[in-house]
Amino acid sequence: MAKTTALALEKALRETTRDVEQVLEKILPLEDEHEARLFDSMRYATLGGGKRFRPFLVVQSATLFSVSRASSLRVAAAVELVHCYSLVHDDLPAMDDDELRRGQPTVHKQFDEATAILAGDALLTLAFELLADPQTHENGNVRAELVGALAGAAGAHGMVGGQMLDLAAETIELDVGGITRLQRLKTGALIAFSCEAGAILGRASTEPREALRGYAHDLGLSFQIADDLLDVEGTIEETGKAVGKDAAAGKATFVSILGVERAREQANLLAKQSVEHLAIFDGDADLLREAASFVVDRKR
Ligand code: GRG
Repeated sequence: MAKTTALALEKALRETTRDVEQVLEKILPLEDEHEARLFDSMRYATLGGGKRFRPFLVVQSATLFSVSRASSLRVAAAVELVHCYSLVHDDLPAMDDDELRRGQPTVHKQFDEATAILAGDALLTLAFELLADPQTHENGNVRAELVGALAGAAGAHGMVGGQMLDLAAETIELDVGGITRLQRLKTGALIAFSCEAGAILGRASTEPREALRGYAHDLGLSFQIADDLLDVEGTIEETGKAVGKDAAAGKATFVSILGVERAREQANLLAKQSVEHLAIFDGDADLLREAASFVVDRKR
């Protein structure tokens, strides 16, 4: 892909980060009450870095249907809240037991375990409050569809179900099919919602929705394989989190099953395939096309 497109992607990611953080800054509570510790932990978990890749997908998919930026940024903020909650809970001692996230102490290390659990709970519920607010979209059916779709992506048949499979993967042996299913739920479901959100906001017809679904499916798996590769090849400085954890836990990943080279080939193939789903869109989808290269080349 041309260098200008890669630069345009960097610029768009920076702009999405700036704009979505403005929305998050506004909606995250900041009061000097007895709950101040909870509010501080929610802000710490949400405003401290991250690529904001899911918000970028929401904003770009919404662009395809001429949705207002204000609406798409609110949905983007909701997805990021759910993502941040999942990271806070994933880092807890009962789950991955991590001390570093986005280059900083994890929420339970900075605060304490009970506060981290509550911060995650409050971020999750705030996401739905945000989607249900008429400022997000004037049409109540659209808001209800967004709420239903995000709940589906985040819940037992989505991310939480994937996390359960991930815990099980420490004791049962999964083959490539099993890992694919696990990751499609754990990482893929929220990425899929992010890509579909623009179509929901824009009340798009079936064909573009299916195209975005196909794109998200391949992109999500490619993103996850790249994540597995970073766990093997990345550094703590680049990724801002501990590396080598999957191998230490004896956890099956795409890399442990396929090996580094084949896993990289697979990530590249899926990224290329994801772009093919976008053939029905014009140049407005160029940043989504470029995002496929970003996903496999990223260092964090
Ligand atoms: C606890 C319900 C629950 C779910 C946790 C998302 C998740 C499920 C766990 C995160 C652990 C992990 C390493 C998942 C693999 C891919 C992934 C989601 C990486 C983190 O997302 P990035 O790379 O992170 O977008 P930033 O910090 O850039 O937002």
